[in-house]
Amino acid sequence: MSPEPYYNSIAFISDIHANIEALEAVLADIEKQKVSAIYCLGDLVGYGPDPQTCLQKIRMLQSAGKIVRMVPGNHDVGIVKKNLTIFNSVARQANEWTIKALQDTPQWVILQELANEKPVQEVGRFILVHSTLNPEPEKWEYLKIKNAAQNFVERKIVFVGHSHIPTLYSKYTAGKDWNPINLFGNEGHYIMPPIKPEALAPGEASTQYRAKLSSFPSMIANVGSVGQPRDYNPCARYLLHITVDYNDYLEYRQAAYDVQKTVEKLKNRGLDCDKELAIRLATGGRSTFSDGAKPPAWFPF
Ligand SMILES: [Mn+2]
Repeated sequence: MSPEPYYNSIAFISDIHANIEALEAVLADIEKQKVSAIYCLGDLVGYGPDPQTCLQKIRMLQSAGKIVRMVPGNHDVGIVKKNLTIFNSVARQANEWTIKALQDTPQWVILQELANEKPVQEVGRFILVHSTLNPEPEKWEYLKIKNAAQNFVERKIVFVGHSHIPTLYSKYTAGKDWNPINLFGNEGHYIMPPIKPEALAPGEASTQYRAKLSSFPSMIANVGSVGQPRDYNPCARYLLHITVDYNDYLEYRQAAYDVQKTVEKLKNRGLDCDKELAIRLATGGRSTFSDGAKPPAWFPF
């Protein structure tokens, strides 16, 4: 008699950026994946038009025991401290609006509590941090090939967000037998391949990439962004850690959502930055339509 297989999966979500349509699409897909817990890597708000509903949703998931870990992001902290000097003009303008929209609401307290969570959290062999393991968290460095080496921790997987680009980093480069994933270039990193945006209809989701892990991987995984993807794939993104019997996998998921609906909300908000933010959502991270993408027929600006 063969025993029933053991199965467990954990979802990692990050950079929601007040995009409730994207968040709901990801949560609907997570619901289907038999996830035992959700870990959130920060930047719940900033940029997007729905900070209150996103914070309410997150708090509900915490109260229900579904989101079990949270680390703060630079937008969460900057908004709570009302210190927007680190942001570029687009982010600053949207975040000034976010402060005004939130500060007299019950959701402001939720954001304050998140901003005061520990910025680096360790759970078993997982480490969660929004940007990098730089001991000065307020620097909010971007994890790139050049500083990846300082962010590997032996036999741990470091999960990050912040750049909004789903990327896996391996400590070992191609050609070494140890590397079980065998897809990394000489610099030891791998950015998820983009898909055609029309490949999925709103409400649909799919696996973007699945990697089998060795027993004790030393890896860094950028989980990608739920609410403002920047690798030219407009789908909302997140990452699953899956255990099946003795094997572990990392699976990148992409969930299509009604981008038009979010973009219409930006149009109605009417800030100077909203056209650029709308182009980012429609293209998966471009700042203008001039560099290789056309506005969709519905684009309202
Ligand atoms: Mn972010």
